[in-house]
Amino acid sequence: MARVGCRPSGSRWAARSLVIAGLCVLAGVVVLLLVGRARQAPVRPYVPPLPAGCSWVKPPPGECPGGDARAYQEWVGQNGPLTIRHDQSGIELIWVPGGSFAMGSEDGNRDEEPVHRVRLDGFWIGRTEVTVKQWRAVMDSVLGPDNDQGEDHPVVDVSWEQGQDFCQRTGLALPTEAQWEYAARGPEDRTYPWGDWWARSLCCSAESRRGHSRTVPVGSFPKGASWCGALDMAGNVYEWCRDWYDKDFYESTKRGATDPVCTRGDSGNRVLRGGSWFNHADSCRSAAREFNFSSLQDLDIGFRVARTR
Ligand SMILES: [Ca+2]
Repeated sequence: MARVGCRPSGSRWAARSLVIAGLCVLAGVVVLLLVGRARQAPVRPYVPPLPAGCSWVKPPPGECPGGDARAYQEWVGQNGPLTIRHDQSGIELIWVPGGSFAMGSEDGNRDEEPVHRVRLDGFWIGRTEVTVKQWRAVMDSVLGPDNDQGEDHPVVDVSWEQGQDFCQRTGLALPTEAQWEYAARGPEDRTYPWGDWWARSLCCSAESRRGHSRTVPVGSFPKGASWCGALDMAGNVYEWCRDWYDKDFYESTKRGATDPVCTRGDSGNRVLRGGSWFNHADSCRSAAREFNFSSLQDLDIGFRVARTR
């Protein structure tokens, strides 16, 4: 015997189905509107605060999108980077907005793997390597006979310890390995500071020395600037980073990390980045890792500085 009343009649079914279909359509429209608004939402302006002991090179306009890496990259292409000058040393530092990128490479050496997602807070980094003039302004004397090319060349023959000494005297710091790579590669994970292709004309390497057998004045390749405006990240001199070198460090951060820094190391080696005038294209890749004893001084090793807020 049929149980009359347990199921709605045909007309009630149809009405209920129409209501459900209408609600689905309405929900879809709302979602599309929200996604559209999110895409069109303007990036909020943000100008980072001026660190103590520094001055603006040019006061920034209030509409600078300094809190959004992709918007800032586009803004830098049109306006140049937000730049401050460290009063004691004369070093210019540029702004690097916080964000995330894929650190490491599957196309390089084993110590560049695994590729992993790294998130960083915003920070300032030297626009160029530290020069002989800037070194002299803080340390009085220059190092060794290899710093004879000119005041605007990168200072060389600097050990990691001597770079640290410079930083402690100035209130600055060596960039972490992650900060260095992020400043070179940016949110697009570029292979080289300028893009994903090798260009011998955009940095001072063994392939593009144009007759030079040593360094060139910093900033000689403005078209080789990175996404945030950093110069000479590829080539000229290798640059010390704050981290100890550990070939397996990326294994410990493979699930992702925020502001990672390697604080352990039994080998006595510190990280070097960027390649030099002595190196070829592969060593100038922004993900390439190099290392050496922290006491080593060499005529293709210098450094650049960084500063958190
Ligand atoms: Ca360099």
